[in-house]
Amino acid sequence: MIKFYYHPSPNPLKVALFLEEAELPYELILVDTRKGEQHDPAFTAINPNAKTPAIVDGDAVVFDSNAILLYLAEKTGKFLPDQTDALRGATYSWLMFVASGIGPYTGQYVHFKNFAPEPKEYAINRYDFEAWRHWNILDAHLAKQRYMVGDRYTFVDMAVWGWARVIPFALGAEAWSKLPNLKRHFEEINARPAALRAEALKTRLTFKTEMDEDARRALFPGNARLAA
Ligand SMILES: N[C@@H](CCC(=O)N[C@@H](CS)C(=O)NCC(=O)O)C(=O)O
Repeated sequence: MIKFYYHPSPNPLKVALFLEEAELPYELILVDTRKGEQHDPAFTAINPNAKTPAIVDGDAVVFDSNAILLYLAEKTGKFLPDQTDALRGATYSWLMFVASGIGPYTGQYVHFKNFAPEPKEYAINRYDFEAWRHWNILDAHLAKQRYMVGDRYTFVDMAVWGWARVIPFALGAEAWSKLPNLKRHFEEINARPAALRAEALKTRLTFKTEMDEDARRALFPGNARLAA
């Protein structure tokens, strides 16, 4: 059975959605990142990057959410686009766009807005601009087609959903009104039974919610250099 190393946050949720959509049996293993469990040697042996999600599937160890989606889609043959050159090209392009643009810029924007010490005007301006630039590109793409790749729901749509869930928190309460095509895409996926099951996973577990000093030390280890 697949071991799924999980925390209720955007990148693990993409994988939860795939596992639920494909009805793959899996063991849910909480990595409580606010308690620093991502740094435990037993976990970094699985993901040297010390972040969730990761999976262990027999002798396959896979980390990084978008790599896991690609692995699971290829392994099961489910939620893949048709295997034409044109659609494979689009799949890799949009998957990497989400992996290298949507996730990192949105994540850094959230970080600088909510957690970074002053002065932070320069960083906030940069990440606000870049996060919105990336989401606007997705919105324009989804104005032209219902799904990210081809004409059906694929694992690339799941990659987008993981971060789209947190748009009001990340970009502000009014953000959805500026991203109407993405909103339509999000609402369609979010209403799927598998998405509801993926969201509900957190109710099965108890995890730390306080962002106290210990949590900051675990999540932002580089800050120790500022205090030194
Ligand atoms: N590129 C990685 C990023 C993973 C990531 O940032 N995971 C977050 C949760 S969304 C995490 O585990 N954070 C804990 C930490 O940074 O210590 C992926 O897509 O899986």
